[in-house]
Amino acid sequence: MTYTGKSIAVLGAGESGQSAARLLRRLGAEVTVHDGASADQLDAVCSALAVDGIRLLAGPEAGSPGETCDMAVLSPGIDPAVELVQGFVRRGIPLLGELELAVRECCCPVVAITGTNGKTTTTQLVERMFTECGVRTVAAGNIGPAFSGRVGESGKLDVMTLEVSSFQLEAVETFRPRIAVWLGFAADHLDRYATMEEYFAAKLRVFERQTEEDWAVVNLRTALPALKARTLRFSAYEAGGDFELRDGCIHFRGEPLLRMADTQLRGLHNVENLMAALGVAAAWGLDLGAAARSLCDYRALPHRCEPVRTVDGVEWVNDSKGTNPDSVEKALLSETRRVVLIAGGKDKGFEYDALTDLVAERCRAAVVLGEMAGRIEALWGARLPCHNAGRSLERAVTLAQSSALPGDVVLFSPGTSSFDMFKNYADRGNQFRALVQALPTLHPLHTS
Ligand code: UMA
Repeated sequence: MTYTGKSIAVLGAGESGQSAARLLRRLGAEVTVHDGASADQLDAVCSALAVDGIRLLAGPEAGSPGETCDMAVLSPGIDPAVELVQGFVRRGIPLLGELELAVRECCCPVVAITGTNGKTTTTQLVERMFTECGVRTVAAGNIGPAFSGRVGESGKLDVMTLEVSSFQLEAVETFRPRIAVWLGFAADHLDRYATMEEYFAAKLRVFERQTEEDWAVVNLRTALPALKARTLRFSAYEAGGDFELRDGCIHFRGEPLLRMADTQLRGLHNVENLMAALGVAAAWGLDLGAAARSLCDYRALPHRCEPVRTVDGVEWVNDSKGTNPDSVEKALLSETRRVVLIAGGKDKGFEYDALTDLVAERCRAAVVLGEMAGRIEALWGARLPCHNAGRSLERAVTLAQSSALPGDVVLFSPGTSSFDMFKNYADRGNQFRALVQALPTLHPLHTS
């Protein structure tokens, strides 16, 4: 498609919108960015875009498409149902998702990694594995930077490693990844989707245009419809896939490939992330031994079951990135010690019932926090000691310290998003880490 001389609106002035606007400008379009936030909030963005000849309409002004608007590009975090988007829909202006815009400019094949949890870790594993095996790639998409921001480099790459979210997949048309990775599926984003089926359907679009020439690397435990692509299956929990876990070692079709003890990652969820990366290696035709070796030194990012400190013989672990109940389950299953769990945050409509038995079995106590605190307390309170910290993370930390015994672990795995009390999960995790670092030692003999 040619954009020269076209008048294009970009909806959203975040990372995706700014990258899409700059890409379109380079391709010769007249670009206006529309964003519902106030002009004051967007002052710095407005100045930066102006340098590239891009106009920004903020606040109430953002809702109206210009008279000559030919097309609009949608940022993934903007729900298509909101008025900002509907103003364009009513005028009959064609809408393109940011991912779709970028994929149409991409000159190399794409590996697309999706799933409710584990996307960022797996994307980093794949990027590292390709690079160390001499395959030229960069990681982009939901991991940041946006695909639009890196697609200009695609002519010099062998493959683009993309983390893709359901929001991005909602608006694809021609997207056909050479390899699509499906890490797993669990409840999430119920503030955007009316039902789990709707969320599942959006994610499934990653396979929509694949053919028998492509590959799908999929979690054995998700019941997927028939796929056209050649398929490799993995599971850390069940036998029967191409990748299996036996005696702490990842096996590929019966042959030992990677011992977990030789990696820096722990937990069955990370076994599956490694299997998925190795599935990409097998699909691409890499030497599997070299691929496995390249993954050994990878360390998990902050806020993902991150050990913070041991105080009085109690280890404190920051899993602030645990933003849905499935991630709490995986963090608990990775623990062999008794747990004091700190959970709760924004009420996104999650039900925690399915976690109750596991929490009661593994936890000495729970400390509940934020908008969901009362609801979780009502559910878990009858099964184990449950302390309500209201809207104070500091109080949650104090309550957890007084509940834990030497040898326990305090696991901060909220199981929902952070926006009721924090800027984002990273802000929440950073505040938790700072509070733990500042904790007084109550029994100095136990501290390490
Ligand atoms: N906005 C409106 N109206 C609205 C909603 C938002 O004007 O109704 C404006 C906001 O004022 C803001 C802009 O839209 O200025 C934000 O756009 P966005 O929410 O699409 O966010 P970006 O900064 O463009 O970041 C997006 C992804 N965010 C989401 O999908 C929510 C980033 O993933 C991604 O890294 C980035 O594009 C580059 O690809 C983040 C994320 O939380 C990490 N993703 C979700 C997740 O992982 O669970 C899907």
